Amino acid sequence: MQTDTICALASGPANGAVAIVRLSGPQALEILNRTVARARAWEPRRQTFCTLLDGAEVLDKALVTYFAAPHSFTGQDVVEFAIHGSPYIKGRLLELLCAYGARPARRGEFSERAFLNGKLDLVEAQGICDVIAAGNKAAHQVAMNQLGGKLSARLQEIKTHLTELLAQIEVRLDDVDEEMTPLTDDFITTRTREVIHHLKTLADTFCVGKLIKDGLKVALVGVPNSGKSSLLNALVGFDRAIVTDTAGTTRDTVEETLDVNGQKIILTDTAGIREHAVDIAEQEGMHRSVRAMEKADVIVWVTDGSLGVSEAEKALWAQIQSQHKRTIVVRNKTDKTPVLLDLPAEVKGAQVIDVSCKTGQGVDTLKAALTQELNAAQSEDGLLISNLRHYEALVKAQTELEEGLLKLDQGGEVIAEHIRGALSHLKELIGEVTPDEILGVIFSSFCMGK
Ligand SMILES: Nc1nc2c(ncn2[C@@H]2O[C@H](COP(=O)(O)OP(=O)(O)OP(=O)(O)O)[C@@H](O)[C@H]2O)c(=O)[nH]1
Ligand SMILES: [Mg+2]
Repeated sequence: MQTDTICALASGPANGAVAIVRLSGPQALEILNRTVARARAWEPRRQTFCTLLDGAEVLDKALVTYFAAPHSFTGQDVVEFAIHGSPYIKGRLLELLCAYGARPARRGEFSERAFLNGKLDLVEAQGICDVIAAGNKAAHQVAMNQLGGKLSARLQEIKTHLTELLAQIEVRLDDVDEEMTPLTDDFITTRTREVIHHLKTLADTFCVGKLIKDGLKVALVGVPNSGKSSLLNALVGFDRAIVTDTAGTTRDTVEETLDVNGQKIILTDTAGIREHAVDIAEQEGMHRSVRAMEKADVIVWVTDGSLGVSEAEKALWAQIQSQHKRTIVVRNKTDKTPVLLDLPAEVKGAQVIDVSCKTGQGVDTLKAALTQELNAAQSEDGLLISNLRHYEALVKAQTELEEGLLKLDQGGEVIAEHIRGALSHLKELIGEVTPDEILGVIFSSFCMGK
């Protein structure tokens, strides 16, 4: 129902010097004129300093900007009020706008209108949420590529290749007099494989794209006293976790976020794992250590390099390996000489980094190693997908084409049908033919005022 005029707070709910209230819809201008002391002809895209009134009462002095349809975010008439950021003024202004005929916007309703009015495609619209949520450089870049249309442009390119191929096949299906040279199976296979390759290349970026968006989860595990908590502190640069020389100091998991060259890393320090816990709390702590390992993207096995490998460490290493995850071995306490730790035979081949939490040696090397795969993926062309819906649509399109190729001997109509299937997944992804229920789900996951 785009005939309603909607309003919402577009800035955060907390107190601030300035807050933005947004109004969009056919009545926006009329409502604006009722809130200001003097109704006027508003020049679009020009900020005007005015007094907002509720009857005779002065509500605020505000900067007001009017955007005339279709040259606005939503494509409708839009008014943005830059008011003083007190919760009281925000609440009063929203009440006033509603009293004059607007209604509170639903989650994502401004973006939904922008999408329905052709201002953004669905991929770009979803990029808005990611841009707002991005807390570091890498996630910001992925989100900006999405919002800025780079990902959409790539998807359109793939769609065009597929549409052209379909047209070539369909025109021959209609060619009853067989005047046209038929397409060879080789030609169709090559062209379809090219599209499959593009789809797969993009789909394959999902793992890293998601890691960049959500952060790389790293679990620091090891036997008691190996220096896990000291390593957490060395990595984050402050005394986050308690460190003592008593084995079994850490009971609960301790989580801290770290930014390494614009990449988000979520570190989890865990309770040392040993055969016998001294009490129930330590027992539960050890269960949590295992859960942290299971949830992690990367496991860092912290060992005390000045000691030999114990049986308990060998058992732990086997447990780590059963997780089948990227693992980095940290040989800690290198300031103590000599380094005695003789790694178990199976560790040979794993990445081993010598560290001293006491002197800081090796800590930067470990940071670089942690972000290695994220950096490598980014250096390609920076285009990554980080959204499950996008990933699934790409995989479905790819599967359709693979199935079509398997049935190539069944004639043009069969492969054409599969190409149409693949195209419909791409169109749904971009938002060209997306069912209303799916749109509803997508936009309701947006935050208020967006
Ligand atoms: N010399 C030296 N001592 C270290 C180093 N790292 C940690 N230690 C000491 O080792 C002891 C144990 O350190 P923690 O960080 O508490 O070890 P942990 O692995 O967290 O131990 P639990 O929480 O009991 O599992 C403390 O006395 C630290 O000061 C290091 O690089 N060099
Ligand atoms: Mg500890």
